Amino acid sequence: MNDREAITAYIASFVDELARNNIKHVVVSPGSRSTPLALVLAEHPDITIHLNIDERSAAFFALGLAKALHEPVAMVCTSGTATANYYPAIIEAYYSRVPLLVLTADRPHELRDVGAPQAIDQIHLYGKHVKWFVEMAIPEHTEEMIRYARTIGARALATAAKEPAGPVHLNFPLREPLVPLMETVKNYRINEKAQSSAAAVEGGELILASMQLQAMAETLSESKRGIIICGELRNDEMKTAIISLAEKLSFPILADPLSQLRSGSPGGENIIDCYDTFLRGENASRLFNPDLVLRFGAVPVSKALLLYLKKHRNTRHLVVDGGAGWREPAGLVTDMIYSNEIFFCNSIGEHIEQREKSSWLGRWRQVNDATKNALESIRDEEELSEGKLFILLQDLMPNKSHLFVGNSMPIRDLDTFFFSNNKEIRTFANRGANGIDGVVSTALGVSTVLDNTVLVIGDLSFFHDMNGLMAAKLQQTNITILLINNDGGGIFSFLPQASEKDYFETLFGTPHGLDFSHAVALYGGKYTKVCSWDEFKEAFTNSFEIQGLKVIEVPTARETNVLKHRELWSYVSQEIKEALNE
Ligand code: TPP
Repeated sequence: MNDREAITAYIASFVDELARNNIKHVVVSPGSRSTPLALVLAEHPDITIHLNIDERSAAFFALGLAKALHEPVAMVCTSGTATANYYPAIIEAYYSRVPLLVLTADRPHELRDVGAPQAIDQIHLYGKHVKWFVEMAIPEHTEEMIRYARTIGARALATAAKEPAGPVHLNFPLREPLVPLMETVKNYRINEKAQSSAAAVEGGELILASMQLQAMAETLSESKRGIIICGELRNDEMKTAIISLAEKLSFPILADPLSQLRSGSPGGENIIDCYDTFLRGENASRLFNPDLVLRFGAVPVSKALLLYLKKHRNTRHLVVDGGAGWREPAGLVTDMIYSNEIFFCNSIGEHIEQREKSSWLGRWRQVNDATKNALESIRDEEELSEGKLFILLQDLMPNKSHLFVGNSMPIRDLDTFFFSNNKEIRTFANRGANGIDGVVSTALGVSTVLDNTVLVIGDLSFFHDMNGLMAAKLQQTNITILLINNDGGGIFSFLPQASEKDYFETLFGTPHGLDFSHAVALYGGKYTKVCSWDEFKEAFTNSFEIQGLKVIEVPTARETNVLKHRELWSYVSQEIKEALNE
């Protein structure tokens, strides 16, 4: 049998199966060994190819696409160290439960471990950070092997998407000749979706038996001072179900900035968005002594919340996880509930009587409002500051926009200063492994498929992924990047290391003195450095009228930043005391 025909039939059938299972986007990095995959993917009418040269950025870019679309995205690279460059994004996807299909080309078996060029050990390369690894068979054109290629494609996507979603790795040993017979590729497409090609995979959600639901409903009904905590949630339906349960029970919802509950949500009365500030107060744990905690979604960003929960370690603590994992680092859970979250809320809701608005919720509201008023005082600050930026973003972000925030201080300032609002603003961050790597690329992945995307990022994180800016040029993406430049790692000034004055700047502060305008110019972007809030407002508002990459640098000072945060927190705690007449 002709080798080119075998590789064509096998790869084309595999790719067609991906398309039949709704893979719409593939991020391809250039290389020779991956030629058959790249060419056949590019040829498929239902698949869009995104070229990204640097594999580290490519994988984060794919992660951004998958996060934005809530669907699996594939990536393809050649053999050798290219594959290792995918690793950080795969780790992030694994921990943040984002479905990715990782397709790596490899040397065939006779060229492994014999000094052949660009050959490394790619078997189980990503260890436990993928949900499934398959060393694919060498391409053959037989009925069995075509079915095999299709079945692995369908199964890989079902595995990636099944909760908890995550990455799957398929390694393709490919022999030369690598160029497929392009004129025959379409012969291997099955045009009618109904026609069977490989087994379709049907999966259900986790649900509880009615006895279990009844017991849970009783527990919740008995609680007088319950709180609901929402970390990053998977979808909008979850949001609605959680809000209606909270309304029935008259429980506050402590809404993490990634829960999507702070924007455009109808749960106004129950949403508590300033807890990260007021739970720092010494009287907080006495004022708010819960008798039950009900948690949904990923672990929240707020450390103050975590410490508050630890003070109530004897409280009944329920964690609902439709992905059947163990997202509970505090060691407080008393009931880990493996159930689809929407099913849980709706079914429990049916067993629960609607309550009157409780004084317990009223107290949370009162302190939340007092805190917000006090935090709003930051608006009076004239100098550029990191906190005020997020308060202004609520005013300035367009409706139906997307806000990606970097790790380190941006996600924390988002938590503190980005309050509930009526706009539809979807928030994103890479909180699986909290890396400062790949943030630019992930945000660019989001901005490629979602309009009005804004990235807020620190200077070290921006530096870490400057290569990622290439995607903005290649994909002609529109994005506004707010680069908070405090010349180093601002977060470390908040940590105990800051008192080690002799080494602090060298080891933690790490000032670099870079002029980022050159980096932006390299990729053909528009760079603006602002010196006042008026300039900032003008540059930010105008940026939505300009196509392509826009970087607005907001210079701030690390030392002043930490002082201002602390001054504000102490002012807020005074204001709360006054509001409570204490
Ligand atoms: N390397 C990676 C890949 N991820 C990390 N989280 C770290 C190192 C440790 N780290 C956490 S925050 C931080 C570092 C190095 C500093 C980030 O500085 P910047 O992006 O400028 O944000 P800022 O702290 O100023 O808000």
